[in-house]
Amino acid sequence: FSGSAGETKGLFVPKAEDYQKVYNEVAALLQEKDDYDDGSYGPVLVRLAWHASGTYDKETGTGGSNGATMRFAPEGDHGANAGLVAARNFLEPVKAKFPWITYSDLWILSGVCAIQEMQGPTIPYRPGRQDKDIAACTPDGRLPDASKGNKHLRDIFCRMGFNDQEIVALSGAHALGRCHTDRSGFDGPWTFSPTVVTNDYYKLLLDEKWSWKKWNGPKQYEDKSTKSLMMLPTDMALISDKTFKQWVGKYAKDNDLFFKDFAAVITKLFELGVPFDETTQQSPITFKPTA
Ligand code: ZEM
Repeated sequence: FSGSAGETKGLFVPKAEDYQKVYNEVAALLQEKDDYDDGSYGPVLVRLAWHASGTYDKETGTGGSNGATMRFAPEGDHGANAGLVAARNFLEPVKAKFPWITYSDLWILSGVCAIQEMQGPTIPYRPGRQDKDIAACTPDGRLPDASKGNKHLRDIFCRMGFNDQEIVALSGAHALGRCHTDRSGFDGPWTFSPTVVTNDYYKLLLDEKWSWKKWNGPKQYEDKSTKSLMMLPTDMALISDKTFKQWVGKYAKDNDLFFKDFAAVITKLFELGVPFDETTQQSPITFKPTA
């Protein structure tokens, strides 16, 4: 046989320390490749993990992070996934170094790593995802459309099994990263610190004055004072809807509450549709941050 180290006849059973090694490798690459975008691949790794998970449909049990079907053309080419090839390519050397990990576990582990390395909360991680083939690709249209409003947000996120509070907590991820005209068509970051996990997204939503950006691109908002930040129509829906807005207010005031709720809801997101072997009572791994 020709297994690489650790893959002897497929009998290698990785332990927590092996997953920590993968974590450390992703963290090292994040440090090393700091000339990307705002200085980090972290945000786009979080987006990859979210788009792998956010296809979940609770009625049919299809989609979700178990499968990594975005590797294949129909799903990889969905408009919502434009640009995520940068994140997938970033992870190829990690997959080559640790061939025993599935793509589906690696993508989620990397999302966890990115959040922790960007000073976010600790996210408990459970491995066990299996890669599926092209037949498991989800239909286009399962991920949210940024041009829409509160009803659309509830439709999409209720299909995954989330409530209003969870929708608002998840949206705090937009403290990270930016929009790219060559990907979604939108432009700009949501916050002044797009490579650090903070509750600034909520603060800015409430504290800034937002008006329509005058440009030829898709409809988006800009802040009146600096015109350097942006909000999507779906972001603004979180303050035009009374129920959503109450949660925006709580998270704007209390970063600890945001960290606690964000960790819980992102763990739920990352585990949607993953058939963990409940009989083994597998306890989640807590990765040690390197930063
Ligand atoms: Zn996003 N997101 N997202 N999001 N997102 C973008 C970027 C990022 C929506 C959306 O349309 C967009 C969640 C929810 C929602 C991240 C994480 C999470 C972009 C810009 C758009 C258009 C893409 C581009 O041009 O590169 C909509 C409508 C959402 C509904 C609420 C949730 C939930 C997330 C994680 C938990 C992140 C980290 C980015 C930044 C990516 C980057 O490359 O910088």
